[in-house]
Amino acid sequence: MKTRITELLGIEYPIIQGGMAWVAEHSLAAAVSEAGGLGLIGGANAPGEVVREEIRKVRELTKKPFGVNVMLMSPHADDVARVVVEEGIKVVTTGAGNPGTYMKMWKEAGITVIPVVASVALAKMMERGGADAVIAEGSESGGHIGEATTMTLVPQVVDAVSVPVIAAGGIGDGRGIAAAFMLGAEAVQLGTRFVVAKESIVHDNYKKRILKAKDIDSVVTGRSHGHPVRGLRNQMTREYTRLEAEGKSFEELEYLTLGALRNAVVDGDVINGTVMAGQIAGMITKEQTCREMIEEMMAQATKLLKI
Ligand code: TUI
Repeated sequence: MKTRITELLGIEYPIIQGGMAWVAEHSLAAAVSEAGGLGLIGGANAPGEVVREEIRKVRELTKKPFGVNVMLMSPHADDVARVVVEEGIKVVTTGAGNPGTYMKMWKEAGITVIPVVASVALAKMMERGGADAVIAEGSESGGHIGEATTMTLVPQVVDAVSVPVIAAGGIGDGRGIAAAFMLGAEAVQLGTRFVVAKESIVHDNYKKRILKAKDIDSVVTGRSHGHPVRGLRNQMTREYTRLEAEGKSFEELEYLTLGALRNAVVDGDVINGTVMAGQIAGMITKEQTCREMIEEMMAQATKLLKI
């Protein structure tokens, strides 16, 4: 399937892997790229040198295109932004902020820049600033989210910009891909489904929690502080929600979440850790290789779209 995104990125299928914190490391990114999608290293809160090592490890595993996601709320964002240039990275996606300050440096380095946007206003601003495409991410997504849903955000962003739009949030199979294309998207970005991939290094407890999740098992915490984060309901989210309702400050709640994602992903503490996942977790029921996932989804999507 050819779109402006597959052409721009030099990939076989219009599928991009989300730059998930602690999850999007070299084995997952290389597996997605090897399978014909675009794998991403998630910079998350990691120092620049850790991201550099991850980039080099991907290069040992694949010659195919891959990218790096720069998480703009990270204290190391400046370092990671510089490392991607030094390492000759071709594609950068950004999340959780406005990448304006890095745009000139990245464009001068010949990098294809694709910011995640959660609103039409930011999409337009990014296009004006030189973005090559945008990822319109709806609030069905796991992790840090915006307000608008994928169904409403994608067509509005498609109407507002001329650069190609990638849809994200709530997409987990070929039906979701076909639906996103109907809304005008030219590629999709998937996170939650790739978390349970065979090549994904997340703890088995985390994968099992996603595989057994039901449709309404995710909750959003942190809305009252302007830092909404979606994850699967557990002891931690219950405690967070209770303290949030009591009016505890963001700083007071931070101690609950600090390191909590790492505890869930690396140590498998899915009771007191943060199990970030999107609303589509309820539909994800099997662990497969990235290749199996991508080929199954593309077969389903092309059949539905009658391509
Ligand atoms: O970034 C994400 N998802 C993430 S980042 C992350 S790490 C983290 N963990 C805990 C708290 C905070 C971060 C976990 N998941 N997705 C991309 C995304 N970007 N979603 C929404 C946005 C976004 C929202 C508002 C981008 C820009 C924006 O406004 C920028 C501005 O300054 O106007």
